[in-house]
Amino acid sequence: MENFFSIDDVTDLQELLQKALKVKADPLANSKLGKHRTLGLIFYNSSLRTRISSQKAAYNLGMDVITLNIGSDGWALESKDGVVMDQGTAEHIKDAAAVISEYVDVIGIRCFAGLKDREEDYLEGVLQNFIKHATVPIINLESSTLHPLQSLADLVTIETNKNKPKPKVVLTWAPHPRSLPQAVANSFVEWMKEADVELVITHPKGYDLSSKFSNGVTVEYDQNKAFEGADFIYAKNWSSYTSYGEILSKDTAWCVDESKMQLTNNAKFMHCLPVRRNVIVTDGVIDSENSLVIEQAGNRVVSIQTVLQEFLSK
Ligand code: SN0
Repeated sequence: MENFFSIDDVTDLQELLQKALKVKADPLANSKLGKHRTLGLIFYNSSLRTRISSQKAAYNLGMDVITLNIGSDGWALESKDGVVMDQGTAEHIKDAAAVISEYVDVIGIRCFAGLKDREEDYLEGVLQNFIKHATVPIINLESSTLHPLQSLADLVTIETNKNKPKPKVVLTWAPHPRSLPQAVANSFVEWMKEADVELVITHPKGYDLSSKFSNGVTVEYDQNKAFEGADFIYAKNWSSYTSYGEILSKDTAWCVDESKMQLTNNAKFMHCLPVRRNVIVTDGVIDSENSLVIEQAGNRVVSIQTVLQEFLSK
């Protein structure tokens, strides 16, 4: 693995999953692997789980961590090639990526979608520029269109909680007051397509994900129907891909509540967090025995530690 930008960087998903399960079982098994090596974390946006789980995973491997919050304490970075930099950006990613590579051994970057220009977001300029100009591996900590560390944690969570070989996994859109990226949903779909699950996506009309991700996946516009027989309900809001970045619906009927969970096969509930309680999901569901959200967040240490190990043992 050269970088961890998307599932395309994973040569054997089953093998990676087995490695992740080993990390989960014994997180300190490789506590010296990262000695004298440093993980650099670059944040353009807020983070709770990603920041802390990345740091924890690095410590489990004996690494040091340096964090830079570009949004608040770094120079504004330019991501377009060949521009005359006489406006707001002070430094080009070309230079920043090469310089940061002098200081750290692996770089993790979070940079959310702007949700204004679809083409620009889906070109992934920031992450791709870092990949191009850094001389150390790059880890995607949620880019404009993808959140692969979340998906790997989700895969581990499903693997360790399923009670049949091929569970039915339903990704359901749910309402949200703000316009959110498609990243978590895109990645989840991309990873579940490669996993041993029956995947169904349900959302209101107008919320279809890019066909790059949803191709070959069953989309059911009737949420109740989609929930029938489900073993896992994965809730997430995303803004429209087709009417890019727009909120087309705030229909509270899509909130995951106890009566909808009754339609399932006693399904487990998942969400990547942060979650708007009683908008996306009712307290009754997220606080129930069937909720996996805390364990799922715990598995974020497992997912980044598995990826870091790949780079450190190269
Ligand atoms: C981000 C998203 O991509 O949807 C990060 C999820 C891991 N979520 C949010 O920005 C939610 C913010 C809010 O106001 O609820």
